[in-house]
Amino acid sequence: EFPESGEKKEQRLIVVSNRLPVTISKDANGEYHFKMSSGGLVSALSGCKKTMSFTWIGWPGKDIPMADRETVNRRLLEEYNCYPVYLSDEVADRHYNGFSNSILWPLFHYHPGEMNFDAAHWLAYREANMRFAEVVSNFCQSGDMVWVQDYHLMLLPMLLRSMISGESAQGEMVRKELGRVKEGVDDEVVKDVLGMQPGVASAPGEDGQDEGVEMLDDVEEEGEPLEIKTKTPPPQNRRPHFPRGLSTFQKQEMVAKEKGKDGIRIGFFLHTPFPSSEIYRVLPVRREILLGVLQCDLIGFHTYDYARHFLSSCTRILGLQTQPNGIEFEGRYAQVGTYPIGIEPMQFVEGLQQEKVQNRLKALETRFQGCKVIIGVDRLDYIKGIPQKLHALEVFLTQHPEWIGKVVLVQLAIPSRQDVEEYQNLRACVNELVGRINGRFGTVEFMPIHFLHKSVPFEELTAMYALADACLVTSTRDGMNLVAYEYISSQSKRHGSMVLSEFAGAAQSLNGSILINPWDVQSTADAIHAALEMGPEQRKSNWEKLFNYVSKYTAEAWGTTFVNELTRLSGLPPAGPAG
Ligand code: GDG
Repeated sequence: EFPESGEKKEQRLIVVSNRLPVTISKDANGEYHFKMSSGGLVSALSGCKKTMSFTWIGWPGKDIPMADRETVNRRLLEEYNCYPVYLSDEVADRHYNGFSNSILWPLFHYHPGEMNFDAAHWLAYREANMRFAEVVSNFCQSGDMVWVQDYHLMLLPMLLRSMISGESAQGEMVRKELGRVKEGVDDEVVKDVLGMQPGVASAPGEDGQDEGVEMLDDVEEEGEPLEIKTKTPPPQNRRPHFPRGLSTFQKQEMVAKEKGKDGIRIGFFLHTPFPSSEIYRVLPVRREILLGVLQCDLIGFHTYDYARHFLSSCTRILGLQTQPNGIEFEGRYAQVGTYPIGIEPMQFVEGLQQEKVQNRLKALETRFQGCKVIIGVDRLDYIKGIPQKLHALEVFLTQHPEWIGKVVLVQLAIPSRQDVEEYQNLRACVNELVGRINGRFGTVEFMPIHFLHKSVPFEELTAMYALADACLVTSTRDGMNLVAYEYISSQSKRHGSMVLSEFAGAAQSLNGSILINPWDVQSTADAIHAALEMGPEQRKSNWEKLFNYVSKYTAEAWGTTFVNELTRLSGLPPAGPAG
């Protein structure tokens, strides 16, 4: 039984992301507690809530015992308008830490060396995406809009489309995947992850899965011998008889209409970069991931470059012809566009007025009197270029000893993905660097780096942003980077300098920043120097440009622009050369 989404307007919006924005914990008395969590996506979508109401579907972060689910589900829906997708701990771990964060994340950020491809992670990724598709397809009604977020759910558009229409558009992927299972993935792993016997595909409708997930019909239809035996023979003639000449899209809509699920629009937004096809093609399941999102009506990226890379990957890997604004696939037109995300700057402007924040700011100003402050706020992630930042600071202090004792770097490094080995290695490396630099330039009274490996409350973050004379973002790749936006929004008085990596999506929009190549340690050290020595007039004029942009391209503008575009689309190819 799925309740109404709480949406009063005619059209309902369902946002789907890997994690629900709520953290659930259970105390010693067995009582459940819920807490809103922080992060890029949470920040951006909270901005959209001002104008749109939506139900948010996602993984709640842990498996909840069956007996408690009813209570937990009810509270999530009533108090947060959220609906959970439960995953077993093993599937969740392989999907999140495994495929998403050890394969897609490094590859999309140009770190193929850190990519640990493992077929069992891929199976779990598909399994998790299927669980999501089941929940979302049950939830959906005719005319709904489903907005899928980010790289954890790139198969969801395809699986969802096939479930709501009963028409399978993924024969190729499944054929290949079953082939892969047969090719010798560890039998026990197959059994564990997919809950099926190795080499035996489960039959449609078995184990509660929607029949649309099963692609055996397609495999046969395309005339390839089916070597994998099903436990039970597939039901005959499940599909209606279609008039000749219909496109896959039209067939899908016909079946969906019978199910009361037609006209459902699916959008996808990628929060990370989409890499050049030369990097993307390293991915062993490169075809499947592209096919996964091509069943969308709208596919969005932060920058024009990411959109272009996606389209050229479709051409090079799938051999598809693309248009500058999209791609026709199986009779449906997937529009591809650029939707740069933003923040709600007023949260910071107003947050700064709070008495608690003002008091904290005064205390920090007293503490750092006579000393300039540089702020860094990053998840402790290898894409954020924290070692590069520390190296540049070291070079700067070496070349400008007059600044020793007169400038500090306050680096917040928010703990992140600590179960993944690369993140543990990074932590050790950063700890070592901080220790070395502090040991070298520090005195009993003074330490050049204040390193905090923890997350801090919003009030503390705002006070630190306001305190800092400069903000240093040195990401080696970053989809956008909202920290830069937040710093700018907190600088109406000081007009601090923004030093920003040209490899962050934000560099395309934040005109008025000092752009750096973080791999070029000397230039980054020079930029630190320039930022600290910049005169007040230049800082003011830079800040005005920056704040103007940040105020215009907000999270709310991002969300409404994307959703309005999705509302407008029919899924049909445009008239003219494309159609
Ligand atoms: C991904 C992409 C893209 C962080 N620590 C604390 C805290 N935060 C908040 C910040 C900011 C957010 O987390 C971080 O956002 P970023 O955009 O900088 O980075 P990712 O988390 O990597 O986000 C990124 C983003 O998605 C959106 O599309 O821009 O490129 O990688 O809002 O304020 N908030 C609080 N305490 C902390 O300790 N309160």
